[in-house]
Amino acid sequence: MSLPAQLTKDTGRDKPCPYNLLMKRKKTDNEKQAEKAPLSCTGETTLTAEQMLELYRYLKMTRLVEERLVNLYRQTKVVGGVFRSLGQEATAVGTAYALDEGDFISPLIRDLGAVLVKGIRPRDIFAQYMAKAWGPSEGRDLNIHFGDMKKGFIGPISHLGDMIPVMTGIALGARMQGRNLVAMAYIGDGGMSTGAFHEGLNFAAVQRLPLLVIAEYNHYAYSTPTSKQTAVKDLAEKAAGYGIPGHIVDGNDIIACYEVTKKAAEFARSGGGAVLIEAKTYRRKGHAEHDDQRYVPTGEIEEWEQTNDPVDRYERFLTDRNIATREKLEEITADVQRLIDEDVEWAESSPMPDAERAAYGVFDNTIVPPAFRPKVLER
Ligand SMILES: Cc1ncc(C[n+]2csc(CCOP(=O)(O)OP(=O)(O)O)c2C)c(N)n1
Ligand SMILES: [Mg+2]
Repeated sequence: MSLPAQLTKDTGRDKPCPYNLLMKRKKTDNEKQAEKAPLSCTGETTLTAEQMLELYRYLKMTRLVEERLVNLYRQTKVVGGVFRSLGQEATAVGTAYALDEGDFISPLIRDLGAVLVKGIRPRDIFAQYMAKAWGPSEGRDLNIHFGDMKKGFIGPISHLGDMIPVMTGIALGARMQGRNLVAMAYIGDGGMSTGAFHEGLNFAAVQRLPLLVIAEYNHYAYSTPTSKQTAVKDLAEKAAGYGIPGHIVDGNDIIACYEVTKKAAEFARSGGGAVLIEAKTYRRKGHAEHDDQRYVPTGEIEEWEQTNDPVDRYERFLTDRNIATREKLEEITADVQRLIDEDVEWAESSPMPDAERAAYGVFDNTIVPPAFRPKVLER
């Protein structure tokens, strides 16, 4: 099937996107029938059984790490807020799993799953959320605001949209160094309305840079519903404005998220340029733990929870297709739980940072010596 006209017409592209996975189209009678059955995942996959179980491990790890963070938050051990991806974990995990080891990502607060796929251990997440000295930013920043260049994970900054030009720069820098890597940036439906998003994506599109943008349509930005945020129905429509392919994927189907990203990465890596992927999903918790979601219509959260939970869907997929037994999934879950218990204990045993250390590692200390308050007071 070819791309809808509005995404291909008059873009001047000499290399049209060769795939069109899961783009919206009319449903067949069989599909309508299938829709009445409880939701599962797409069977069209190149993943091996072993990879599918690894994917399950990351999906479960994401949910359980966040659940533990909420416990720690209620015990007042967390500094700042806890931002959950409950109900949308499949998007971050499935898309990140599709990349190669040398590729780069920049996650947002709801993309813990992608950070774990990139090889960050839960203990780093716990220590970071508790602002401990052994955490990756040694207490200087919170939640997933840290990076790891070796693991291909660029730490996000708070300013929404600004990671798009940064990731465009990563892709450009890699090209100049002769490295063939893909840069993948996550963005929310709210963050897409910023100027930085436009400038960054436009530049990547013009330069045909291998930038993948995962647009998470999770229905809200703080308390603002997406319909009050943008006039388009689907965020993928915006791709037309940049002359790049746009795709819509079911963000709660982890296999579909993996497959669409895998194909987009191949396209980007082989010179096709930037791709926009919109993942349709739902934020079941508020912006952060403090948010009581009073602005959400009655029954909406329950509906998503009961009929479209990404973990339930994937478990159904794995057991219905005999890829794993219930016991096997419980075994994986118990193993993840053990790791989390061990990692929380480690993070809790970390001291808080020394006040003086806060002045280090902010600027390059070989050029800018760290300033200390006592010294300032001496003057
Ligand atoms: C430029 C900018 N404006 C406002 C904020 C404050 N802010 C932080 S998160 C957020 C909502 C983001 O919504 P969305 O982009 O849909 O992502 P989601 O939280 O749904 O994952 C806002 C307004 C910010 N960080 N940066
Ligand atoms: Mg949102």
